[in-house]
Order: sequence, then C-alpha cells, then structure tokens
Amino acid sequence: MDARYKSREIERRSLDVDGLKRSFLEWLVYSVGKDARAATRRDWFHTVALAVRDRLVDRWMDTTRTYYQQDAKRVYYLSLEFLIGRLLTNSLANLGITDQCRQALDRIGLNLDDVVEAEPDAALGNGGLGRLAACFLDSMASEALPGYGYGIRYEFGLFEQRFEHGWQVEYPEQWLQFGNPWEFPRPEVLYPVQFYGRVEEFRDSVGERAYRWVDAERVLAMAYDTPVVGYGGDTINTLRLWSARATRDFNFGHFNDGAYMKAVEQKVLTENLSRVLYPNDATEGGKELRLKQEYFFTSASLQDILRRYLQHHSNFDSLPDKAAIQLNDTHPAIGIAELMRLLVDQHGVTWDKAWDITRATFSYTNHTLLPEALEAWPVRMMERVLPRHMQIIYEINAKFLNRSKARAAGDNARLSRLSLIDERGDRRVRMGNLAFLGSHKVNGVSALHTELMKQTVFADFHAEFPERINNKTNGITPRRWLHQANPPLAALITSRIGNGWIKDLSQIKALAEKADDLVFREEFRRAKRKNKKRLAAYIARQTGVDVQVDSLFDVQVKRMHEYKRQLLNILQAIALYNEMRDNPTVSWVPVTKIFAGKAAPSYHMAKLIIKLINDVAKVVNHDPSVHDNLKIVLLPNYNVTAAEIIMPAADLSEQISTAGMEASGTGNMKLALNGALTIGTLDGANVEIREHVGEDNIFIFGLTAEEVNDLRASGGFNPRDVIASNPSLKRALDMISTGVFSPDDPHRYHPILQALTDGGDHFLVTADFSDYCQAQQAAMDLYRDQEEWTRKAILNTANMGWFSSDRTIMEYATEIWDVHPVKPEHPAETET
Ligand code: CR6
Repeated sequence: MDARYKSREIERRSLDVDGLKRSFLEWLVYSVGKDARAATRRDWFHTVALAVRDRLVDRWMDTTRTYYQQDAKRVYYLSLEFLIGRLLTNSLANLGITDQCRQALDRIGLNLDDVVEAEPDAALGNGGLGRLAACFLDSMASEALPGYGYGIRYEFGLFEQRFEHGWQVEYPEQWLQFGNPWEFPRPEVLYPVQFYGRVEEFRDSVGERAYRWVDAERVLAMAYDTPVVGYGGDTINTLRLWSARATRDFNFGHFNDGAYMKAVEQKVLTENLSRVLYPNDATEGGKELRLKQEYFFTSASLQDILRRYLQHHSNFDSLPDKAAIQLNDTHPAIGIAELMRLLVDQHGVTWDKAWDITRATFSYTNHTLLPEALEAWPVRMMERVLPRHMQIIYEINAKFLNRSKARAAGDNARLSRLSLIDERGDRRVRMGNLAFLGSHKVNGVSALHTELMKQTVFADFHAEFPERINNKTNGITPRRWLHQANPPLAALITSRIGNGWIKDLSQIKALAEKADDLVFREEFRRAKRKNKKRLAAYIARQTGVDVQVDSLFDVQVKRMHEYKRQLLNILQAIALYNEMRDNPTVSWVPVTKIFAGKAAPSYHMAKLIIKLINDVAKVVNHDPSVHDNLKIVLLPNYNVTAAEIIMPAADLSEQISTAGMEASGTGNMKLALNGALTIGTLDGANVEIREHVGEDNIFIFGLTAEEVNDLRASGGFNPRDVIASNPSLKRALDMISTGVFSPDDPHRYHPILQALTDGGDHFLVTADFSDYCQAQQAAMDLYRDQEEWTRKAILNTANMGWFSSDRTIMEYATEIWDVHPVKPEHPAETET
C-alpha cells in the first residue's frame, strides 16, 4: 500500500490531540475546500464533523458486520419522527474525545463551543414522541442492542417559530441548506413504493385466487444513513431515513416539448413526498399527503427488512425470531397490511401463515388517548391511494370479527367498536385497532396511561386479548440530558460517585446521602447558578429581557396545547402580579416565569395563548411597581438545542396538564433529573416521579384523573360559579377581558374567556386554579429556605435513575422484542 495512504488511514482513526488537529487541517482544505484564513465558523463545523465521522466509520461497519455475521435478531423502530437535535457534542462525548477535540481546536486558535453553535438543530419531529425515538436510538446503541431507526429524511424539519408583535409566525426550517456532514447517501439502496391504481384478480400456478396491484404510480425511496454512536463508541447503529425520488423512467424517457415540462413537473411533485414534516403534535389532519408519507417510509422500511432477512433465510418462518418491528404510534400501522401484502402477494406465503408471522413480528406503542389524535383514514381515500391494502384490511377485519368473543356473545355494539372500520358517518379505517390487532404486544407510556388505555380506547380489545397490553414508562437518555447538557452538575456528580452513572443511571441514587452534606449542597447550588447564568444570557439575547439570576426560575417548556394548560400558568402569573402590586412592602420571592413552545400553525387557540403570554409579559416586565420581582419570558423557537440550555437551569418544573390527558411527558423527567422540583398534577409519568422522588419533594395539586372523569360525567361543574367564588381568578380574567393586556384590541381574548366560561372549561383550568395557586405559594415559601430547597433538589436528581431510557429500552428488549445485546467484533483494530 502507498505509504502516504497508509499513514492517512491511521490518521483517520487517531484519537489524540495531534492526530485530530492534523485531520482538521487536512479536512478543511481537501474536503471543505477552504484555507484557514477564509474559513467561516460553519466551515469549521463541517470540518470537525467530518473528521469525527472518520473516527466512527470503522466501528460502525464492525457493528453492522457483526450483526450480519451472527444473524442477530434486530429491532426496527419505525417512527415518522426523530427529534435528534445537534450531533457533534453527542458524538464527541459518546466517543469520549471531547477534551482532545477541544485542545486540538485550541491549537488552531478556535473554540469548540463556537464551532458547535454552527450546527443546525435536526428537528425531524414535533415534541415528546419524536424526542423519545431519539433517546431510544441512543439507548439501543449504548446497550449494544442491534437496533435500527427507520423514518423520513424531511427536507424541512419542524418550522422555525418567531414572534411578530407577540404573535407566532412560522418560517421554513432549512436544516439541510448547507449540507449534512453526518449522513451517508445510499443511492444504490432504492425501493419502489406504489400508490393509486387498481387490484386485479387472477389464478396463481396452483389455481388459487390471487391478487396483483396494477396501473399504480411509482415513487422510489432512497436511503440516507446516519451513524448512531452508543456511549463508549463501541456499538454504532444506524438511523436510515428515506427520501423520495422520481423513478428512472423520467431520466431515460423521450419527450416532445410539452411532455418534457410536464414530466419535470411530475418529478418535482413526486419528490414533494418527503419534503416537509407535518407540524401537528398529537393531532391528525387526515391529509392525503400524510397518508402517503406514512405508507412511503413504512413500505420502504419493510422491503429493506425483508431483504436483510433473506440474506440468511429462504422462507419466512423465522422472521419473528430475527426481526422485531416496533410501531411508534399508529403512523406506521399501515405496515401491518403492507407486510401481509409483501408476504402473500409477492412471496406466495399463505394468508394464515402470513398473519401469524405479522402478528409475532409487530408491536405497537400508543402515545395518546386524545380522541382527535387517533388516526382514522377515510375508506374512500384508502381505497383510492392504497387499493390492495384496503382489501387486505377488510379481510383481516372479516376474519377477526367472525372469531371474536363479542360475536359469540351476540354483542353487536361491542362488535362494531372492535371493527377496523368505523361505520358511523363517512366510513373510516381505525388505525389504532389495526395496530392492536396486528401486534403481539401493545404498550402505553406510563403506568397511568396504560391503565386508562385498558379502561377507555382499548377496553374492548383488552377484553378480547387480556395479555396484550403492557406498560413501558418512558425514559430519557442521561448522556444528552445530564452529561452533555449540564457540565457543571455532571462534573460535580462524577467527583463524588465516579462516572458510572453515565452508563448506568441507577448509580445516581448514591447522591441521596449527600443531600444532608452542607458542602455538597453549596456546590450543587453553585452548579445550578452557573446554568441559570447561562440561561439568563440566552434569555437576554433572545428576548432582550434581563432576569435576576437568583430569582426562582419557574419553567414550562413543551408544545402549546390547551390540555397542557399554559393558560393556568399565565393566569397564576397575573394573580401573583396583582398581589405584588397590592403589597409593595412585602419582601417577595423574585420569580422568573419562563415559557417556550411551538403551536401547530392551524391551532388558533394555542396561538392566541402565545399572544396572551407575550402581552402579559410586556405589561409585567415594564411595570416598575413590581420592582423586578416578577419577570415573564416566552422564548422563541423552542427546540432540542434550547432545551439543553433550559433544563439544567430550572428551579421549578411545570407539569400541569389536566389529569388523564398527558400520556407520559418526558420534559418532566429531564427537569427533575437536573434538580428542578416539580409542580404538577397526578398525570402521566408525574405519578411515578412522585413515587420515586418522594411526596415531600414534589408539589402535587389538582383533580385526579378519576375526579376529572367524574366531574365531566356528572355535568355538575359550572366554571362561572368557580370564578365568582375566587376573587383573584375573577380579577385576572377581568383584566384580560377589559383589555389591560391588549389596549390596542380589548376583545382579542374573547375566545379564551368564552372557552373558560360558556365553553364549559373543558380543561378544568378554573377548577384547578385555587389549588394550583396554593402549590405555587408553597414553592415560593420553600424557595426562601435555600438549604431546604437544595436538599429536595438533590433528592430529585438522586432519585431519577429509574427514568433513564436505558431502563425503558431494556424492558422493551426483554419483555416485547426478545432482542439481546451483541458486542461488535473489531478486527480492524487488532490489525493496526
Ligand atoms: N405529544 C404524549 O402526548 C408523551 C410522548 C411520548 C405524546 C406525551 O405525553 O410523553 O408522546 N403523544 O410518549 C403523541 O405524540 C401522540 C407527545 O409527544
């Protein structure tokens, strides 16, 4: 081998400072095409990312090869969303070369923190569901599980949010604009995906009735692979995202003038399929393009999974022993009909056998009980877009209903609830029912949510299949959400208990005994203060508002949704504002209310709440009579990168959804792990957080899920009575309705007031208001006692070990997937 080439080979793997520095300089010139004088911050980011990528390629290939050679059982996580955020810090930390990289850049006269800032935030998701998928990827790689993520390579991620005159305005998020150094395009990994057309019946070679899908439109799915680095860098898994390409026919066709332009237009339209992420969080628009996106990535993924399986096998009998396919919500549920189609129509498997294989391979996670979020595609649309799948769904349904217990009992109402087709009004395919029926396991994402699934949406299915529903409480990766996002606290923890917690978060429990140690408390506070300073600077940059670092940072960051009740929080802020103005001589605990979150572009009520928060903030922040004791900020464009700054700096974590409505929540976990105390309802995973951190270390308030249910059912709740009996609530609402916060348009908030009164206050904001204010008061009182507050904060961090996504993923692996860790073999390293 050419000596120069060989030395470069070694250089590419070198993890020491000199080697890194040399590869940075080489990459800058030969791949980015700049010299050091002309290079921008972005050039340096690309340079560093490419050099870091070099250092993981060998291990990536080793990992993939090991899985292949051992024919290991793989898990395939199918998800329409992966909210991964930035990757540079993550890759460096998981490879364990952050310090070396920092020093290498120092020697070139650059700062790693600046370089990191040039990376765009990959926002291929809306909120919790997408971020959960990203945490799971990290945990699968860190636990050495053979796991693949499959999704869509959206050209536009979740929109960029700006505020114009306090209103949310959406801008396209062009994260790929300057190229993406982490991805490997795989132009040779291409699968056809069809739409429309019709189904033809024919007789197969043995005279059996068979079907083929003809006259369909064809799109190609092209793969882009991103390496997923596990902690320690040993296992490197793959996230495979699909991008739509027009078929080759276009390139080779022969056109006259008119047909040529038409063909080009057609190509552009076809490729729109993977253009943009739908910006709805947990609600469904029912748009045809969305259905096509769902089928597009699901079909490509299944074809890829079967191709991989067939490398080692000649029939499909052992597919369930080699592949576990997890459906992240119902978005990929069409995969059940698609696998049946692939097995029966394309590979000649008999129906019954195909059905057994399908059910043994798939499992399904439900992420919400909100009725507006349960996908139900109009039969007419499904018939047109996916005619063969519609037939298959009818067939699955007919066979199921024929055998069901409900039929045996002659219970027709139950039978119609079990049906895959909702026959009321325009007929629809219930994707949740399809996902349930086609899976061997179905799980909820917190203990409460799973219980409610059994009692509500899937009550009838639960009676039919009592073993199928199980719980897998969500988790978060401690690598990103503590080790990377919170360097001061991470260093402090490591100084006391070693760094084992990064890989095994249960070890963090050992901090509990430090809660009474005054020196440790002092250092814990110092770490928090450092993070608060960083956030205060960020707030000043983003909003121009100066906040007091020593005020109570009261944080509500999440999508804007009525059920999450940002409205309850801002009403309490108004009440507090009034109290402070009424009692100027009292020594108030200074409070900074920090909000962040996007609203779906068509969700008018959520956007109006954004405007209200901004309007209230403007009045309060400029009122000298509160002496800076209260500041309110709404940070624009909340995303993973912003969360990494906010989570470590919070004192109080707002988890105040109407009980029974938040399936789990995961922001609640990030905040508590970083030492924030929760103020929350007994909803989602808050219930389990309380069990772990102890009821003395959390502020619980409000109606329980059961009480909410009873109250709504009884019809005995009149918000007007509640308002009338609570002067501070009444005053806050009066101020809103008389235009105190909107002098330019006094009626602006009429829809909000209407919803709280005549609208019946569906989310029970008024019902929980008084209890919430008391809990807030308790938090402020406690905050005066910094020692006691810190003690509780430490106990929160110490008791959050169970909420690691490593724990969650190992539960999936053993209880649902039957997938086991596989240690990659690294021949390359023994050679050199
Ligand atoms: N919106 C739930 O609402 C949960 C995540 C992840 C959600 C949230 O409580 O933590 O999923 N549901 O399980 C959906 O997206 C449908 C969410 O993020």
